Amino acid sequence: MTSTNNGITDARYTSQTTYNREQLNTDIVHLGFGAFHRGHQAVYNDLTNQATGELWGICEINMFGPEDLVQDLKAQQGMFTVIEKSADATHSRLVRTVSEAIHTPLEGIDVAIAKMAEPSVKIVSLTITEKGYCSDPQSGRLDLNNELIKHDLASPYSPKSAIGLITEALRQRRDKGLAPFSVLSCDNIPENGLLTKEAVLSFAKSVDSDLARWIEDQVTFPSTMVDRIVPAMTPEQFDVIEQETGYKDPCGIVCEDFRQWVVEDNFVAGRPDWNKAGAMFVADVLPYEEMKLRMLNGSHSFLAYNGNLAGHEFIYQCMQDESLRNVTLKLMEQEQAKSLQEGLGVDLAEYAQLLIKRFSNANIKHKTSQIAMDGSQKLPQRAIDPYKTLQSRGVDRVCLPVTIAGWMHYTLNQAKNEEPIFDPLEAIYKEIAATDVAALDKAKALLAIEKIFGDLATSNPEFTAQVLAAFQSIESNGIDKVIGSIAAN
Ligand code: NAI
Ligand code: CS2
Repeated sequence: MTSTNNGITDARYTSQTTYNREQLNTDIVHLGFGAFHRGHQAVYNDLTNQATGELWGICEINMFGPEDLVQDLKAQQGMFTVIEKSADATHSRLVRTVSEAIHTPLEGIDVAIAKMAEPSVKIVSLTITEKGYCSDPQSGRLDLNNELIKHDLASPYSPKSAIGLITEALRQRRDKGLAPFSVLSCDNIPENGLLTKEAVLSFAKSVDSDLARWIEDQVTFPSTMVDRIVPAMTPEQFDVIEQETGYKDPCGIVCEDFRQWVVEDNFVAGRPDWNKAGAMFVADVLPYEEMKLRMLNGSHSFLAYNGNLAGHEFIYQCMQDESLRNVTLKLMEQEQAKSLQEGLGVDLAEYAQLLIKRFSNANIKHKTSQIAMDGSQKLPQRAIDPYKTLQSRGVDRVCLPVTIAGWMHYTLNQAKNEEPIFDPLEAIYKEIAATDVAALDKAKALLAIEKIFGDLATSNPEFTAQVLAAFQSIESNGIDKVIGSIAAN
């Protein structure tokens, strides 16, 4: 990359790697150069390059979002700032592992396909948000009615979805006689590797059944558990970067100091030794994924909706509200933890305390409204699945129904106030909210959305009754009283 911006090289960092960037090639293509990837995989990769001396370069590809970000990244020769903040300490890093970057709306999808079909590429990783997989959140199957997928099925050589792009790149590799790459999902989805595999295979089967067979035989889709709280950037957070480094890096991010990465060790063309930077390679990620998705993300969604209803802008403010903090801990210990597989070897009470501590970090300005986005994509794995497991185990559920009821109130309020909901099902929610019926009937209509709840509205009267009772209770008593009464019991 050519340099036109020296700000990044003049900035001051607590630490930065020193390997020779001129030797970086593109070994990894990453789809989704968002906040999270910058604070997570890019950091692991940069530290691993330093530790091992084996350099793995990353080509960043964005298929959506602002073009300035990728332009700015190129101007900085692929380098960017990561500020890590605990409650009382700050560490600034310069991340140096990016070899190139592509913004497909500007440069065209062919440039991305060609890059992914280069012989040096061994891994295609993804942080494209839950909805980027174009799959039904309830069944996990590729949604053939998704607008991007419909487009790609009609024009598979010029795809618009990540699933279509991966499939087309693999087709070109096969046709050129090249080795396959591994596809590494780093999104918050249970069995994210399996879900990605099913989506790619299902798409490939519809366009070229020989290709689908080749992918099934040749390509691996390792699952991962990813963890680091990396909020969306705000003007105030860019000021933080400037205060720390002297340079307001437009590609920089501010995140917590904690990070964790558990990766299924199943790569077809090799992989960096990310364990040298603290990652764990395991044979089966599922128990870790479930633990994190239910205890951390499940609590996040509980707080996103109910904390927001209680007037809290940020997660750390929810933790300063004693009742909300106590109920969050109850949700973790008495419900989510009891829904997990046994024998994980993790002390879940300690894990819960660590999560409360992380959520309380007032240096991390994580908006409840950010976590509230894409509820349709998150509720199944964070609240509905654990509810069903607890029900089958005969364990009481109090906080999980409130999570779902809180989502209903939040969603209906946003629609009533003509505020955006940021969810692929936004149009459906708005239609429901606009109907001239009682609030409880709107809640029932939300529960009947099969993409989120499957057939629970008709098949599981206990679930329906509990969620609707929680909805009514918030409606009649207000969120503070509902939370206060759970905390007191
Ligand atoms: P972000 O909004 O900063 O970035 C989202 C990225 O996804 C952008 O690069 C965008 O171009 C891409 N994208 C969006 N829709 C897409 C689509 N349909 N197809 C292809 N690409 C698409 O969000 P952020 O913070 O980077 O989070 C992304 C995902 O990473 C989350 O949804 C979650 O699954 C995972 N994650 C995020 C964490 C966080 O604290 N931010 C922590 C752990 C996981
Ligand atoms: C959050 C996650 O936005 C959300 O839905 O729950 O992004 C959360 O911050 C991360 O998973 C933490 O690792």
